[in-house]
Amino acid sequence: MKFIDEIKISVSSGKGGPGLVSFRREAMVPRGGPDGGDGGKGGDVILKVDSRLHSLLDLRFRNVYKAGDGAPGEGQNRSGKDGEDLVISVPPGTMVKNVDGHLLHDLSEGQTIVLLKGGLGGRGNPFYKSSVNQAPMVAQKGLPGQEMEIHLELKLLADVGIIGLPNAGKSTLISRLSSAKPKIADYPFTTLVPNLGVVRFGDDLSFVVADIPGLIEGAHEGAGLGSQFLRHIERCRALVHLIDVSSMAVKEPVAAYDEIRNELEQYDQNKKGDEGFEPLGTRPEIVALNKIDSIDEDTVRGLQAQFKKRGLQVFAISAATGKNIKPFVDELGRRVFAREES
Ligand SMILES: Nc1nc2c(ncn2[C@@H]2O[C@H](COP(=O)(O)OP(=O)(O)OP(=O)(O)O)[C@@H](O)[C@H]2O)c(=O)[nH]1
Ligand SMILES: [Mg+2]
Repeated sequence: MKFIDEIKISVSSGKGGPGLVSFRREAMVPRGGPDGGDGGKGGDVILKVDSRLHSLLDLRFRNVYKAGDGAPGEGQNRSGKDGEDLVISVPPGTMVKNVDGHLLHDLSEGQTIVLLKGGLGGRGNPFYKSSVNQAPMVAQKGLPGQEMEIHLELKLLADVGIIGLPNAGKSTLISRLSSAKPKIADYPFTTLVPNLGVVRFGDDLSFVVADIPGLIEGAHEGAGLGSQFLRHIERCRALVHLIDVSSMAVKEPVAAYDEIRNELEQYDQNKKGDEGFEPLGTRPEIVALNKIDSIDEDTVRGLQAQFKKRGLQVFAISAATGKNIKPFVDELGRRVFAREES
C-alpha cells in the first residue's frame, strides 16, 4: 500500500557576486584610493513549511530550482545586491532525502530551514590595500553556489474519507476528483485496498481524499473488506457518505445510509476508550447521493428532502458525468480548511 507523494528536484543556491576593482575619482583629488565594492551574497535555498499545503503537487511542474546570484560590487564602495533567496514551500511532514535516500530533514509544522547557503560575495579591491600597496588592482571573485538533487517525500494522510456500500461509486468519485486511477467495475468489492487522491482546491490549496473498500453490515466485526480500513479514516477531518440512488442499487438510499451509520457507531463502541480515538460517528459528514444521471429530477429532489429532514447536509451528484461536482468539492474544501483557520 503506497500512500506516498514523492518528487525529485534539483536545487542550487546563488553564487556570490565578484568584488570590484575601482578607484575614487573626484575633482581636486588626483589619485583617489581604491573604492571597489564587495560582491553581493548569493541567494539561499530555503525550505519553508506551509501548513496550508497537503501535497507536493505544486512542485510537479518544474524540476530545477535556482536562487538568485549576487550582483557585482560597485564603485564608491557600494556592495552589490544580494541574490534573491529561493523559498520552496512544502507541506508539514515532508521528508527531504539526498539521492542515496539518506534522510536530511523531516519537516514539521512551523519549520523553515536553509538547505543550501548562497556563495559569499567577493571583496572589492580596498580589501587588498596595505602600506606597501595603496592601489591594489585585484578583487575577489564571488564564491560559487551549491547544487544538489533532493527527493521530497510526503506520507499522505487523508483529509476526507469516502465511505459507502460496495458499488456506490466511491472509486469513480475519487477518479473524478483527482488524478487517482483506481479500478472501477459494476460489481461489489472492486476496491481491495484504499486509494488516495490529491484534490485541487482554489489556486494554491489541495487536500487528500481516500476511497476505501465498500462497507457492509457487520463491518465493525470484520465482515467484508472495508472493516480493516476503517482505521484509515480515523484521521480524516470529514467523511463523504456516498449513496447509490440508481435503480440498480442493492438498498434503498435511506436504508443504505442507516446501515453504514450503524457500522460506524458499532466501530466507535468497540474503540471507545482507546487512547486518542476520536469517534467516526461524530465526524463532520456530507451525504452525496450518487448516480443521479440515471434517475429523474423529481426523484432526486424527493430523496434530498428525506435526508435534509434528518438534518443532514446532502448533495446530489453524478460521479460518472461530473454533475454538481464543483459545488460539492467546494464544500469539501471548506470543511477541510475551516478547522485550520479557526
Ligand atoms: N450511472 C452511473 N454509474 C456510476 C456512477 N458512479 C459510478 N457508477 C458505476 O457504478 C459502478 C461501481 O463503481 P465503483 O466506483 O467501482 O464503486 P465503488 O463504490 O468503488 O465499489 P467497491 O470498490 O466495489 O466498493 C461502476 O459500474 C461505475 O461505472 C454515476 O454517477 N452514474
Ligand atoms: Mg471501489
